[in-house]
Amino acid sequence: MSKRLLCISSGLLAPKKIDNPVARRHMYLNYGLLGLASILEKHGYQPFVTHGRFEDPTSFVRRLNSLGLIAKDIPVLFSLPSSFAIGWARETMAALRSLVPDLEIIVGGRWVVADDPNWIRGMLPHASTFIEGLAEGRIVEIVAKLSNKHSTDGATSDLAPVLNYRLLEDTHLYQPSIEVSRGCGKGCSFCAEATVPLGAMKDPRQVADELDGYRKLTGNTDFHAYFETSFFRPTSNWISSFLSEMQNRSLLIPWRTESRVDAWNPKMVEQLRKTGMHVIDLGLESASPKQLLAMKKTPKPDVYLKKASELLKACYDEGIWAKVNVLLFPGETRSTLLETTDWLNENMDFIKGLSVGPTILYRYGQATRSVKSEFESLGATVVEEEALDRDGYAHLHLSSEVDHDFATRFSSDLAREYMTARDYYDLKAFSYLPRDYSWDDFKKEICKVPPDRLPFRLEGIFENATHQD
Ligand code: B12
Repeated sequence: MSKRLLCISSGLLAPKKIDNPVARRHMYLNYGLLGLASILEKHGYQPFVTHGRFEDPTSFVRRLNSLGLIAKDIPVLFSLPSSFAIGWARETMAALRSLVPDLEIIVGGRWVVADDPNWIRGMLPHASTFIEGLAEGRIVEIVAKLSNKHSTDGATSDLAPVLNYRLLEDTHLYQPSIEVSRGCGKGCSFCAEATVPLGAMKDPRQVADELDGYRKLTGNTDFHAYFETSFFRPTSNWISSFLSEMQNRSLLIPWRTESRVDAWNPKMVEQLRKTGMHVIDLGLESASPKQLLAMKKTPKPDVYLKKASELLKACYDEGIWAKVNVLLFPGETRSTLLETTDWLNENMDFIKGLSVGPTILYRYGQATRSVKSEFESLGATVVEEEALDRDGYAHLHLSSEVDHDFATRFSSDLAREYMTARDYYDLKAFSYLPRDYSWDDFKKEICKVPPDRLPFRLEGIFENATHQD
């Protein structure tokens, strides 16, 4: 068997939230899959990592075929980053199989494969094998088995491997990710990592080395990094040692990460800014004490919200952009929504952007039933019972007062109220839009979209042109 491997990160048939041309430009790097490919490359394989993004499955397969990448002796590692990716995966696998009937297609993606092999096999009948959970420690073994070669040298314990960006198709269009920790364990009811303990942070020297490695690969420092983690919680020592590691390499790279609103001492913000921190994604989720308690985000909503305001202000004072995530949760009422909007109004000067959405019930193997019961006990009902098995997720009526349609409309209205087109572009271009996609390109695309299909305000940007909706 040749050593070539085709690694596909499943695309989406349509964007998860509002569909518009900008939403279809997102380039979400599947760093979990790139990590597996990087390990395999060290073991002598030649992986090619590609993302389906929003490409039509048939033309995607045709394109890969014309590159000579679809062949019996090139196994496919197929990654499902979310349940929304299943439809695209199904169509793509069918097209792959019609070209090479005995193609080996190995599927992973722990949030979707979960612990329910029969269900996922039914969803993706053209796949050969499904792998549950994390895979760094097993991937060489898994691939070696395809050629009946027994490999023990693959039992690496590399948890967050150094990513090899040379293996990535269109690598110049992505911003790099560096995984700095895994897990969270803070127990929030809506999160798949509620009980997965927060692991140790990657050594600051290693993080600086990886940034330096990326600079050497691209030959410049004109990039932004995303420090991937569910809960960025460095100690003061970590930050100062990261700063000196960066200074030793004469590196200053703007970076972004994700954390809780109540986890940092605002004094840390100044120190973090010196290391290059430029954007922070903060999971506020709600400013309603009732909802914060219901989602088990915090046992002390008043302390939580006070800390949130202090952190937002500290970020603003340091010139750091805060993007705040809001989650409409089961049991939501008009008055809990009002509590959140009132709080946002008080703090809006310090917020760069807002991402808002209603809770979705994901099918997550054996755990699904208890999450569903918990949501129902709070007053939610599933919109379409069959959707859970059919699609892998289901929408919710959050309460008798806030049904699914209202929650969806409220979410996009709220984002639009708090975010200008420029804020949206700045935040998205920092991490997710193609690196060569300019503000002018963005304006050209959005001027053709009806304003109610945009999650931001158009205010002030079309002064010299007419909006063509
Ligand atoms: C970081 C993150 C992102 C990042 C990066 C995503 C990525 N996969 O790399 C970004 C911002 C891009 C993102 C986007 C989205 N995300 Co997200 N994201 C997360 C988060 C916080 C961590 C993901 C993670 O653990 N990555 C670390 C890597 C190492 O793990 P991994 O990707 O799972 O990969 C490992 C295994 O799964 C396995 N594996 C993966 N692929 C393969 C393939 C093979 C062949 C094998 C053998 C193994 C294997 O091996 C890998 C290494 O161990 C999670 C979880 C959370 N805490 O809430 C949500 C989460 C995964 N995201 C979620 C969702 C819904 C989304 C979006 C749809 C959101 C949106 N607004 O559009 C998009 C999906 C885009 C898509 N194409 O489908 C949901 C998924 C729920 C579900 N069942 O669908 C989660 C669980 C959050 C939640 N709501 O609970 N996300």
